[in-house]
Amino acid sequence: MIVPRPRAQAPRPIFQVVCLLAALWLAPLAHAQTPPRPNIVLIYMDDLGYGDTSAYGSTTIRTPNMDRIAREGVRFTSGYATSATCTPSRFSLLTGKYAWRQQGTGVLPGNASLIIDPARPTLPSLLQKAGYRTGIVGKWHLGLGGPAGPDWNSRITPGPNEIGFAYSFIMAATGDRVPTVYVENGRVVGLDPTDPIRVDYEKPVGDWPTGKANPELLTTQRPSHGHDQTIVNGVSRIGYMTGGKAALWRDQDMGDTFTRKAISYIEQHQREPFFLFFATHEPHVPRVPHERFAGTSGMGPRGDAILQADWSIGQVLETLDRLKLTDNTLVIFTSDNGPVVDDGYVDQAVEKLGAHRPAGPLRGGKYSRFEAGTRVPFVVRWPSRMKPGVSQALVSQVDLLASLAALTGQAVPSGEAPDSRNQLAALLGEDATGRDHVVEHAGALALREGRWKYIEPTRGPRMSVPTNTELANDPSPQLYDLERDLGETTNVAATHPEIVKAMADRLAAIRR
Ligand code: NG6
Ligand code: CA
Repeated sequence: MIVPRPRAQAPRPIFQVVCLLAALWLAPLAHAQTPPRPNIVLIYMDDLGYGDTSAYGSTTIRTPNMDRIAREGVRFTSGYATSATCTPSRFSLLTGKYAWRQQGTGVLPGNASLIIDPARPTLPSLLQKAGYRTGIVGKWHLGLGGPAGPDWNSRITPGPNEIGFAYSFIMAATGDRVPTVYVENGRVVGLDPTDPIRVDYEKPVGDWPTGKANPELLTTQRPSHGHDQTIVNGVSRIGYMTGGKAALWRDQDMGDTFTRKAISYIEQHQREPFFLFFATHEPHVPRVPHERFAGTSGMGPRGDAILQADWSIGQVLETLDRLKLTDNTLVIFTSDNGPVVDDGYVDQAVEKLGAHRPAGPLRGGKYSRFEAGTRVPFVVRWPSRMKPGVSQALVSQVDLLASLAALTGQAVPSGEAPDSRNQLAALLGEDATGRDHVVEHAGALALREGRWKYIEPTRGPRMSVPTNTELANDPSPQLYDLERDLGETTNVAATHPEIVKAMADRLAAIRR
């Protein structure tokens, strides 16, 4: 016979003590399950090459602040941007989707419409969901406004604020494209409403002089190729503009302006987890560093611009130190594409290069499918969590979305961010392998898989003559053994047809 137990019985004191001890014992576990929320500062350089820092072994330039991040963090020798130009690399970084999957993601004019759909998850929107304050300071170059493009004279939307950045202080496109004004949270900074801005990339607007018609007015820098339209601040640009006189930037002050904004952003949000996308302009053209940096590198404005960026980065690192945020801030330092020396202005970059090798040991550069197009400096620092070192893991900027989502406990909706993988362990220096492959993009595609690099056959010029860059276009397939031949000097496709076939098939599958 079963004796029913009395239903509610007052717990015995011993039972209470056991429960209390269990709760105390389990408490740290429950705590461990809430994701860590380090601040995240993504420092994104524009056109900085694999060989442009002493952190990566250059002896011809000294970049102590970039070196500091590398010394205190993990320096990746196989870190990649997705593409060899700006817009597609930034698109992939923010959306987790290779830009070549979407039409219209090439280098954009300064009056292009926004190319990221505000309805889809992005790196900043996922971090926002995780409770982060998100901000961007610096270069945007992903278009602004709806299908009609931006209206510079009212609130410009959609833009960074609509795809996940709660705060934005940007230049719309590049330093060499009009309009040459800053945009803060969708408003042109310092715009006088009685002097509206008009921009056109097809035909002249207004009566401002152009580099083509008035070369005598190019008092700051003149073009070597292209860049002969509206003159602002003694530099002719791509595109025509008029109006907005009070809002025009002075190129020499851009580094200081972005640095100041980055510092005040960190100061304002020091008590909450924040994400700062600090997208510097340097060393993109026009290279017009502040007067105090002019002449400091001995390499002309390109080297001076790199030193100016190094200073900016130093200011950001010091701000983290001063606010005692260094230990729990994840700093990622990388570049949107590889280096170019003459990118369209007469700035002595070629003449004063000397022994400096912007691409280090790599072949090609910006615009190229050789390694220097997309293999870039890539360093991650998080003192309270990571052991410093050097990693050969294959890592790509396209993975930052899924990896940082994983770090902060966010799920990426399935089908979104199709190319982004959680590579957190590699990025934190805990997994020495990383990806098994990465796609490299400059017009056409290439595939790196372990030691092998396959460049799909393409017609098209072998050289970009004005920039003096080898593009890697060839009507025959190319295969390089990067372990033996990092400089891609010897095409071994003919002796390894089976590897060529397997990699071509794999690339076709990835493309689908
Ligand atoms: C090119 C520009 C180059 C640079 C590049 C974009 C000319 C002749 N060249 O068309 O100067 O602006 O576009 O660079 O106009 S990126 O880093 O933003 O992709
Ligand atoms: Ca760039």
